Amino acid sequence: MLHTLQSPKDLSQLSLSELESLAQEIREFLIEKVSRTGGHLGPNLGVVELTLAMHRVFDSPEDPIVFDTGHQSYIHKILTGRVEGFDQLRQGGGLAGYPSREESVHDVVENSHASTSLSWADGISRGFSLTGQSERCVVAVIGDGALTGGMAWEALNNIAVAKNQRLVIVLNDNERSYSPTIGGIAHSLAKLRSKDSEHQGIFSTLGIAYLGPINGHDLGKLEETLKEAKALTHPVVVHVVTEKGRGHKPALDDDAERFHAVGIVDSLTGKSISPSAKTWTSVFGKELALLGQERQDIVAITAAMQGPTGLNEFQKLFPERTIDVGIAEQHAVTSAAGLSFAGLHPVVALYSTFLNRAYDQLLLDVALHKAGVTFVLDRAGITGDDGASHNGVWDMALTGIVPNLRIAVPRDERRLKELLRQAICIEDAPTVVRFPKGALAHQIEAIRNLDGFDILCEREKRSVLILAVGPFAAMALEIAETLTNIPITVVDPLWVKPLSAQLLAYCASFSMLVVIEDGIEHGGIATTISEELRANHSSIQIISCGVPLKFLDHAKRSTILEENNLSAEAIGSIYAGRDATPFSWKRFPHTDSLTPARSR
Ligand SMILES: Cc1ncc(C[n+]2csc(CCOP(=O)(O)OP(=O)(O)O)c2C)c(N)n1
Repeated sequence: MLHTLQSPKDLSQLSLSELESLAQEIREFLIEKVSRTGGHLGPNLGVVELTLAMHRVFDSPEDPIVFDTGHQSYIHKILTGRVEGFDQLRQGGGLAGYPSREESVHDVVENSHASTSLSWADGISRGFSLTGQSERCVVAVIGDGALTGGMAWEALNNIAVAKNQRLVIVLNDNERSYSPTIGGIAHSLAKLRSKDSEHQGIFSTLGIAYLGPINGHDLGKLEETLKEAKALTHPVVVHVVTEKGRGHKPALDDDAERFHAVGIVDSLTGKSISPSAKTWTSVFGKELALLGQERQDIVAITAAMQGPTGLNEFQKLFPERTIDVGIAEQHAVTSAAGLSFAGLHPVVALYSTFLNRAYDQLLLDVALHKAGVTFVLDRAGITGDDGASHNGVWDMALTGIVPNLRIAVPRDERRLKELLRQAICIEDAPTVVRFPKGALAHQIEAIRNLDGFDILCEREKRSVLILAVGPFAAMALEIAETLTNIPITVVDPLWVKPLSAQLLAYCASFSMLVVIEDGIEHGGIATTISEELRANHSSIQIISCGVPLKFLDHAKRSTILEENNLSAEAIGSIYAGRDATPFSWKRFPHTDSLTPARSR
């Protein structure tokens, strides 16, 4: 039946028992396909009946459906004509792992950052009402995890007084984010689930209509309640209780995360196909646990991602010093400033992309107050398969303009440990330690350390210098070893902010500087060095090899790097006189031409 579905309208002909067997077929399909590509298996297995019911009751795309975060939209994709794309899920050129406007008119929001759906839906439904499209209904599907984010409550505050807005908030309550959802909101939802008659419930207290709780796997009940909600001319919350990982034993047995996100796994056992290797995350996690033993003042903070950010070991040893704030990066960062004020040293462990959320808090609560807080940014740089909004390519440019803040970028395991240790000793300024997704780079020892930066390869003649940020050290050395006819020296700055006067002076003693960095070129490390050197009248030519300023389609990290000329071959071709196409690197002007203007 699955492969015959072209549009949600095809569902209208089906009987309840046909829908139930379709649900079963969808689960089997998801388990088989997602096990092969990797993806968000557990969340999608939980919303099969819910998505079927939504598409039968609402008329997408006339009635837009906004998925919060968007990781649970696979069934929606299947029902809107994309079933054949699942062999290529999250692969370059294939189906995106999140909603994608390019793929379908049924997809509305593709940002993948949590807790935005209620604001989107409020805006759309208000817009419909203001433009005389009051027959159109807007649906927001938000998880109990996403409901812990501050944005959701800013939206609810407005939705509570919204008039003439046809807005249905489907609360998909599976009691979990990755791990069980924490905090007062989770407690309140638990009371609603238990139908505690004493408990009025948070939504009713706010003055928002509430229907439920209902069993999210009972198709009949789901349809009946969603129809009731659709008929209303004001906002309503429909509280749907679902089971994450439903119908797949390995997922249900995974107490930690219910298969929130899987890599490539065996579809029967759910076990990983590739042997588990040491990762940047695991090295960080172990080192932080050691540091926690050495220092009683270290506190670890996670925004609902304890496992993925490597904090499990620390949490086991120091539960009282581990804080899960929910999907609340802004709160995480400002409360870290408070913890620092109280004499502790917080380590805020985030994926790089999610720090974007808390920029103002980082700038004004942490840095302005000279708080000693260490930010550990995992998945920094290009992450690839999760698409544009998951890439961690903005952190160096964003944090580069924060006064006081320092940034370390380790090139390998040993440097990660060392730089983390240095970072947590800084008590009067924020520090950032960033590392990428995936395999740990192999260990590269320095020939010597000169005033704080490492020289990895050195030629007598000071001609070309490659400044490799973090794990790009290996690529820089490969270039130097391949192009034996060109004297290439390679340095690893270790700390990229601030850039020491010694490092800048060293750079200025070469005739060409190539900077390789895993972040956007604009406002990146090459730009900063260029500004500094230009101010010092250096005539060095600077070539910036970084990520171009555009949103990058999903694909493997390695493919995206190659496509953007961040490969040894492409960078090497600069010297060989061959231009790689498209030739994306930016050559900064020779400073000679600027000197007269400056001296006027
Ligand atoms: C701002 C932000 N922080 C962190 C994440 C990472 N993240 C993705 S899904 C998720 C848990 C979502 O839980 P919930 O909304 O309950 O959905 P479920 O997976 O349980 O269906 C988290 C923390 C994110 N997408 N956005």
